[in-house]
Order: sequence, then C-alpha cells, then structure tokens
Amino acid sequence: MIVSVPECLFCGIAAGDVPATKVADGERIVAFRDINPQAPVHVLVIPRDHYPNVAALVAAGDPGKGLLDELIAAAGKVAAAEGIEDSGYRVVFNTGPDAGQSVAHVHAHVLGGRAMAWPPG
Ligand code: DGP
Repeated sequence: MIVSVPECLFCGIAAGDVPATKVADGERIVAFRDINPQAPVHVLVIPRDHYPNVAALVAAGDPGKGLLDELIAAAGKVAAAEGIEDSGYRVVFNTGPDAGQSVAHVHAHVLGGRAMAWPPG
C-alpha cells in the first residue's frame, strides 16, 4: 500500500488539492460526484490510501480487506443519502483495460436514479 501518489488525480481529490463535489469526507474514505455522470446519481467512493484497483486492494490483505468493507459500506450509505436505496443502484469497480478503467486509484462507482440495462455495454 502506498499512502499517496503525487501524480494520482484521485489522491489529489482525496487530499483536497483537486476540486471535486464531495458528498462524504471521512477518515479513510472520500466520496464525490463523477465529473461525467452516467446516471442521475453517479458518485465515486475511494479510499484515501492509494491502490491501483480493487484487485490490488484485496491482494494487500489487511488493512486492505477492512478498507474494502468500508468502501462497500460507504457506497451503501451514499445510496441511502442520495435516495436510491429502495429504487436500486449499481456498485461497479472497473478493473483493467477491458473494463474501461481510466483512473488507476481504486474507486467504486455508485450509479442509480434510473433503470439500467443488462448486460452492460
Ligand atoms: P473508470 O473509468 O472506472 O476508471 O472511472 C473513472 C471516473 O472518474 C470516470 O467516470 C470519470 C471520473 N473522473 C475523471 N476525472 C475526474 C475528475 O477530475 N473529477 C471527477 N469528479 N471525476 C473524474
């Protein structure tokens, strides 16, 4: 685990050096609105600590595992706060090139507020 990577965009957002519309700002977790929303609710939930993707977070063992639990719990809290808990939502970890991961700092997309298709594009 690397606490912060200077050139990482999401490390910059977590540190407050890069502006973002934050909806949660916790000790280990930060959540903010996606700059290019794909649904009426589109929030990114990240740990402050830098891991390139969710697989790296899991591979780190503890404290990674505890952090993953916190990420998922935070995603649920975001959904509740955004009023999409009952209508439903997706929590997505894009991981690697085929999934379209474009920022190499683990992030959970929380998407909701409209009906979504399956399979994803
Ligand atoms: P992914 O493609 O899964 O790596 O998702 C990265 C997301 O990050 C993408 O949906 C757009 C979002 N994003 C990229 N740059 C910024 C930024 O500067 N601010 C915010 N709020 N979101 C960003």
